[in-house]
Amino acid sequence: MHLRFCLFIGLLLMAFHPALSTEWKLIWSDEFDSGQMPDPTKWDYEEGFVRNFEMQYYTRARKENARIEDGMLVIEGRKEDHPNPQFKEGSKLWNEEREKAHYTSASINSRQRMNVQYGRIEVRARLPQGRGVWPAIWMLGEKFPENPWPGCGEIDIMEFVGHDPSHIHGTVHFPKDGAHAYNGGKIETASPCADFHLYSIEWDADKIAFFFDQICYHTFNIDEAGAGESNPFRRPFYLLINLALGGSWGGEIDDSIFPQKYLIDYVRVYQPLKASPEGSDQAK
Ligand SMILES: [Ca+2]
Repeated sequence: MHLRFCLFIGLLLMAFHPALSTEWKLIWSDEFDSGQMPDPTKWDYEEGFVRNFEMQYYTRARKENARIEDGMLVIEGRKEDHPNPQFKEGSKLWNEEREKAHYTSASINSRQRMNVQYGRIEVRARLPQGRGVWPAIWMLGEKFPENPWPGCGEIDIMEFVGHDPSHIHGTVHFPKDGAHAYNGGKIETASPCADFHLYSIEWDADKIAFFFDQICYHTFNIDEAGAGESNPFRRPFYLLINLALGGSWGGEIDDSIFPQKYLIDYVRVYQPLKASPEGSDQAK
């Protein structure tokens, strides 16, 4: 009787928590527990004004914006002036028209260091808060920028904007019929800025499932982005972690909130214990 009850509970758990039905093998991680700066064998940086009309200047290997502290990666958004080497007198382009940036932050990525196709990617983090912050954990197809967006595909494991502090968003972007298409979901949460939470996806050849802690709040059917192997979500991706300020979704910035710290406890990448997909080039 007891065994049958356990089996029943087990089947229920498998039905409602697909995460528990797969055995995972850790293939790459960063616990951020040594050194003072992000490990250059694992992480590269974006620099300058990069995208989305955002107001921060991303700095490279500058401890004020990215450092290891107490077992955490700290990405710090700061209100301070920084010269803009992209400045061109008379330019009307958003990334060239300013001689100085008025905010600094950091965006690290695993490009040409860790690419993964399929698996479970999880990040434990505490988010910054206040109007204007836009922290993210996301992925781009490994051939970006040679294969431009959205053709390369984008998987947003976590996005949060300070002006909507009770939601966490998970989204994919891809090309469809020659245009940009996206598919996403969100979950209502309490205090993602006060506590650490686990942000993750589980990704295979059929679907990408988005989790907040262990709750699956959205699933994307990969065939929606095209049948067969030319689908961007059937190719390797690399990881990015950044704190944007303002811009097209971050919106207006409240200058009284700074400095703001985005704390990342760890990044762990798993693949199923059996069957590593061909073409995957992780854990180099
Ligand atoms: Ca840690």
